[in-house]
Amino acid sequence: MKKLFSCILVFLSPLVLLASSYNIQLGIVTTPHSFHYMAAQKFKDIVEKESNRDITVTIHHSSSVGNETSILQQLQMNALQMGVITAGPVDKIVPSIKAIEFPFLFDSFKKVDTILDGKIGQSILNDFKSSNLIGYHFLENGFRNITNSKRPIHMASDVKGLKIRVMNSQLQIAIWKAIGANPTPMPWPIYTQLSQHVIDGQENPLAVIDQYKLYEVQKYLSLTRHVYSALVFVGSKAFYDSLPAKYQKLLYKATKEASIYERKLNRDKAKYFLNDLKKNGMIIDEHPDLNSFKEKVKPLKSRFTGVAKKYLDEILAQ
Ligand code: EAX
Repeated sequence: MKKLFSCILVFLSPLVLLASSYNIQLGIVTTPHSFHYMAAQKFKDIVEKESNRDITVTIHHSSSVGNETSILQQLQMNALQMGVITAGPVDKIVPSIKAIEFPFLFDSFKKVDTILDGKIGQSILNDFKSSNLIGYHFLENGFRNITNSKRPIHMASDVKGLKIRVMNSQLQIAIWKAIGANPTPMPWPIYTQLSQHVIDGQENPLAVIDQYKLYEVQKYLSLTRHVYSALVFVGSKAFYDSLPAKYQKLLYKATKEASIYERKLNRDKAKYFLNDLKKNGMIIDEHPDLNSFKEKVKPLKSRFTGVAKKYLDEILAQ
């Protein structure tokens, strides 16, 4: 009997080793070519290596588990455990994040990193906890630029009446209304809607415009850099609370390292994306009249209230 028991134990132990104690289901809306995915993959590599696969990570890409608003809701219910989410759609659940989405707020990556990795950024990430979420770390989508299929956009008045797809975000809708567009909130991806002219244009960082081949369906690009678009490693608070302290620390360490890695990747390739868009025939206005856009969006500041206003005032004072 004893012999039989020890045989079963020998047989079972490798299987037990293979079985991880924790599995993280991670959701993103973009494809494996995207920086969102590269950041998720880096996070997965670090967590699985440093936990000896006691934690495993499954990445669900290309909106396979829903759009960013749905991923956030699933994180709140611990139906998913992690996501790499664009800051825009987060503002419905964590309103204070609007402070870093204000138009023309940042004019350099140095300023971005100082704010997002400093006291204000940390405070915004802490605000996720009151919505059953953990805001682990900011990473980078990039400065957003407008594209459209109708006409060149040099100044704000050129946007008048264009149907511009925006993220599912109250602030982004307000920005494009103020500029004079007809903003249409729509979850990502949007290639088909652009190709069918359901919408005239959209706005995204150069990396996204290029990685999704939007040059095939958008003729004009203006380098407005009108909003700095952060991404966030967001997690389920219930899942985080269920982890031993060593693994809680590991998730923060892995999201920080993956974020720093992704920001560098994104910034190192910026020139490549602009050249590729030119090569693929986009008509690019590299020096649009930014003051005409700034004039239109300046009044939006008076609509900020509460903590978002507090953080925005602090950023503007720096
Ligand atoms: O890259 O929905 C959006 O426009 C976001 O930028 C998303 O990250 C897609």
